[in-house]
Amino acid sequence: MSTNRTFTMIKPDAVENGHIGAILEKITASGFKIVAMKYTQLSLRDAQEFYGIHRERPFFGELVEFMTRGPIVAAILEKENAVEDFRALIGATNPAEAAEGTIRKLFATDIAENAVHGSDSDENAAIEGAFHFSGREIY
Ligand code: DGI
Repeated sequence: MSTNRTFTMIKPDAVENGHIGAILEKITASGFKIVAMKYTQLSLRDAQEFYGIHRERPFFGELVEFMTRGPIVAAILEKENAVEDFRALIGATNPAEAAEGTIRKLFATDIAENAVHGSDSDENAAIEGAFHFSGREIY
């Protein structure tokens, strides 16, 4: 995956709360092009692998339980400077600290259920995109 791409998930809380449309609207209005997208649900094993870096953190169990409790939207997004610009668009991990107008400020519940994921580096964007999509699912 080239470095002008990032990976996102609309998390189970935002799906449950009916925010898929509004979040996708904000993403595309901010200049991101959707190059891959699917509606899916993470298995326990998927979530443990995806968030493997947090395995030792005290909230790991809670995180895995949350991320598997319902469907998500997974997508690969394309834009110049995609990773950094998307992190700015979603805002801080804790919505209480997120800037006005950011997706987490608008749609997140709390630090645990924070509406969206955004890759934190080009390397992770490539790994995370490949975790969810095969080459022929990316357009
Ligand atoms: O890259 P981010 O998603 O902004 O944040 P991160 O990589 O530090 O953490 C990954 C996810 O783990 C985050 O989106 C929500 C969850 N998380 C982070 N800190 C906490 C947390 N969940 C709980 N329950 N408590 C936390 O302190």
